Amino acid sequence: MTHVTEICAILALAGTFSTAVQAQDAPAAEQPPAAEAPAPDAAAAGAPAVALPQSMTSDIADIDGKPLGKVAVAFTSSGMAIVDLALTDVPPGVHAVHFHTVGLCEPPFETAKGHLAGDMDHGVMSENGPHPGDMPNITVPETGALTLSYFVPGLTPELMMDADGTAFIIHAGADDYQTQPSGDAGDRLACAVMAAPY
Ligand SMILES: [Cu+2]
Ligand SMILES: [Zn+2]
Repeated sequence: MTHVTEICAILALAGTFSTAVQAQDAPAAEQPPAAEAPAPDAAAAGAPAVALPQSMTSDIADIDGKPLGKVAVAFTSSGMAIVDLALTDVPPGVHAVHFHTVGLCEPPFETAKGHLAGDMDHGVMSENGPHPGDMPNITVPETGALTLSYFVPGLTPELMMDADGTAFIIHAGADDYQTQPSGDAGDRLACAVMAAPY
């Protein structure tokens, strides 16, 4: 019994101690800079009233509605976005992939309009390029399956969540990284709505 009592006493002390530590931490953990910072930034950027996401994921489908995998975007504190592709059943070969400026995927996907462009020109080989929606070509093997990640500069949640939304597109051909306005990449094979228009 004595032993049990001792344990209870120790636990009680431990509980008191951690409560005291939390109480002391609370004033030190005040974060006026963090609480104030986002509001002016968001206002200056003309951001939508909705909270901006830290990541977004969408299903990719071809013009017949067949699922071809997933695309995910994560926004990092460095300002670079991480784009993850997990593709299945994509026709083998070299394909351009881009983010397009309208979040509408009605076959043959011309509804997605041009590239998510900001005020830049198309392609890494252009003096005023690339678009925030530009990414390197993918090379799909005979299996049709491909998993890869890109770091993409300039691709922000503000751009992707603007009023007309954003779509992800896989093209039939390769991007030449230079031809305006979209790299001469050919037809649109597949599409994913990253953010719908609002
Ligand atoms: Cu495209
Ligand atoms: Zn482009």
